[in-house]
Amino acid sequence: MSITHNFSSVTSLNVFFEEVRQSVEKCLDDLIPRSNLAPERLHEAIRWSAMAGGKRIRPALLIATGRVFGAPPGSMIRTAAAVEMIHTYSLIHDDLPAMDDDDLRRGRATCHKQFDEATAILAGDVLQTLAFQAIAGDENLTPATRVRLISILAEASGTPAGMVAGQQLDLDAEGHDISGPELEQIHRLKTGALITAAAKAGAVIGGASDAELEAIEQYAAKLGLLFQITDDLLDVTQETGVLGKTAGKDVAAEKATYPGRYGIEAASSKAASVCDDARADLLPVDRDTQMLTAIAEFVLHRTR
Ligand code: GRG
Repeated sequence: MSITHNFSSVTSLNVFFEEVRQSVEKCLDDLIPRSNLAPERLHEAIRWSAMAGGKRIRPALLIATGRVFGAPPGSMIRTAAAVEMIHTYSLIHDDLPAMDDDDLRRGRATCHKQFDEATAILAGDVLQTLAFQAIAGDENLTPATRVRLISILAEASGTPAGMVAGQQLDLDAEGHDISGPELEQIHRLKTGALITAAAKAGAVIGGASDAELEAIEQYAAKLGLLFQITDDLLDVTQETGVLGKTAGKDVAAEKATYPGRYGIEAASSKAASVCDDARADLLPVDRDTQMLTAIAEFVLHRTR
């Protein structure tokens, strides 16, 4: 299914999310090798994690941002799927015994539990390379745009300014009393970098100006921080069954979190003010940014 209509005719964010979900899952299904192709176990494991649901918020953000700048839907879908593949790889690796050692993800057994550790490591590895391959082979984009998108995604995924760097800092902080700025830096890298890359990629595909790109980056960095604060809050306030992953893990693992450091009330206030800041960052963009504002509100109030 392709997303064909304009935002202006979309009355509900949920309708938009559902459309993104369907088109991204169709694209993932096309890009990931079939499970009856050798090595079958590896392909089954990739599909187990990638096709397990998930909110698909990063693809939605990418497509919503691209729409702000008039990007045609067909030019965004592979990059949106690529971001989701990087995200899924990070979840598979994060759940491994050497990291968070989790049994439940997206409402089902984690990849290493369902298969085995080695297969889960390889499934994550392959999702990462498939992501870059998906963009490299996207004939709806010019070669220059493909290279730019690959570079944005690589920088956001790796180190020193990306997700893997954030993961390392997070692991290093376990059991330590870190400062507020250190906590924010972990969140900005571990969670914010990929979310920012998603929005930036949409803006680049839509041909945003440098000034617009700067504003979108500011907005998305706040959105990423907001996403992690609400994730921290949900970990202590929501049930495992609703989250589809083990609740209460952060406390058990002595993770550095906002509620852990400031308490639930102060963390909730911080989330609301970061959401306001994200909305304000959109003011210099002289386009219809309603959907991006709605996404920030959605992240603030999300329940899973
Ligand atoms: C192992 C390289 C590597 C990185 C790990 C993603 C991550 C970095 C760690 C997972 C733990 C965690 C709480 C990360 C923060 C990002 C986050 C909130 C991930 C969960 O994203 P959702 O809620 O998940 O979008 P779904 O399943 O809905 O896609």
